[in-house]
Amino acid sequence: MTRLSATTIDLFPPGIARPAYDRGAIATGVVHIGIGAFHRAHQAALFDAALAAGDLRWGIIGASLRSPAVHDQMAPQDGLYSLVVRDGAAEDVRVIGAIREVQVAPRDPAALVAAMSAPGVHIVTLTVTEKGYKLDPATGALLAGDDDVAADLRDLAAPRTAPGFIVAALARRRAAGLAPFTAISCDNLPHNGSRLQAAVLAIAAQYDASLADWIAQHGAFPETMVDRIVPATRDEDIAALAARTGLEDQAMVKTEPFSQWVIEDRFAGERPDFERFGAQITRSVAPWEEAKLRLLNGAHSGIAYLGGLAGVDFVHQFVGLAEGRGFVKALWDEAAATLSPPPGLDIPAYRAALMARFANSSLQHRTRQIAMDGSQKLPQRLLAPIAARLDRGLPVEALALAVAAWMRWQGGRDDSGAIFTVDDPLAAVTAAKLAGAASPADRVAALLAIEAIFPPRLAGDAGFRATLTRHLALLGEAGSRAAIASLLSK
Ligand code: CS2
Repeated sequence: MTRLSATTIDLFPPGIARPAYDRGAIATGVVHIGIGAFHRAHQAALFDAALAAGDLRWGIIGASLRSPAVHDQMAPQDGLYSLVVRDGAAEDVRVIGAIREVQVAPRDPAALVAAMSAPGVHIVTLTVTEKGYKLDPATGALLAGDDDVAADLRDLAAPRTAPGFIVAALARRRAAGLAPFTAISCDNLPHNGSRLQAAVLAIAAQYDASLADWIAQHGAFPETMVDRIVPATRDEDIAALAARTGLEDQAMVKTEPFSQWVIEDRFAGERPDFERFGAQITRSVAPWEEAKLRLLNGAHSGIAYLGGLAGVDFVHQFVGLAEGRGFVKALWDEAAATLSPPPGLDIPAYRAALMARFANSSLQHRTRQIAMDGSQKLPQRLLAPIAARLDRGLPVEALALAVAAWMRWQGGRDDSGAIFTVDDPLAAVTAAKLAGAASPADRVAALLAIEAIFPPRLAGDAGFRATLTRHLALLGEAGSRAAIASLLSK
């Protein structure tokens, strides 16, 4: 079948929107690191809207830090891809033209540094997932023992990590007399901008204290809250789009109508008119971020482990079960009490909208996808609200059930006995801790001892430990659905 590209795009049926601007006339103003589906469905759509409105500064060079897969999907399509927005039976398709080039950083790291050092580049966005920041999830300290970090601390001629690339490019810009770019983290980390800045400064200081000072003074690392559910594209999605359009698009992404981007008002230089294209610029992102991480992502992680153990494949199926919905509401009741919502965020309305988003059956969002990298996600999603409640003497039954389900998940066996691979950068650590720990109490104690995940405040809390042990025991004896039913019956 014919592939989508600059020369074939006119074969798309007329109902599908496509770039109305002259792609040959756009400049590269953005370099994006970590060009997965989320970037293509979220930030790239905003920059595309800026281009469509006539501000031609915001073309994107995207880079993968690891695999050539996205390059291989996009290069034959001249960077074009379809953004497929699904809402129940309704589907809207728009072709995005903002991405001008895709690089594979390990193949040519110097090319990425050069792209980031170009005078016209004002913004570097990142979606490298939680683990890509190379920070200890519990403390936020740079993982100096990580091989890639160690390499970047020795030599930045060919950087390997996202913060390493930023340091190399900022050093080059400073030497050339250019202003720094604004580095915008778009990952679900608490205080993502400060964390990125800390990693960058730690690496820069290793080379040149005056470089670190210059970055601290002139650079900008705004905090952000990003939100859009973007499930991994599957072969059947590509086939369904091809059946509708007559062209094959290997780089398509599917998503929901909802999209939110809250950015702290802190920029080092030029930026698009973000507000005009739907982003919120604010002085304080933290309350937005906390609400999103604890309500949306916290529920997601609970759904991932409890659903995954029960053999529920998709998020919409989980919230389609009476006990699934009941669990999500119970978790939200606990988490919501720990929030200080910003003006403009109505928590009951937010919760109702979230439930409707989770119930969107056309997204086919897999519990397995969300279960990935739990060690990096638990602290901000579940452990922070747990600590806040324990500090106030409040119960944590539902939140702890989600953590206990994560603990059971580390055993690599679901409620039916089926075996799966735990996909997590700390999988070897959790497996080693669990080896030889037989009883629920021993397993809880073994996992609570992982300092990179559990802060001392939680690891040393006897009541929390007892609650986890009770939940883990019931999960093992009766399974995930029965454990939820027991929680809801109380
Ligand atoms: C999900 C998020 O996979 C996950 O961990 O919880 O990717 C979630 O879909 C997004 O944060 C929604 O904005």
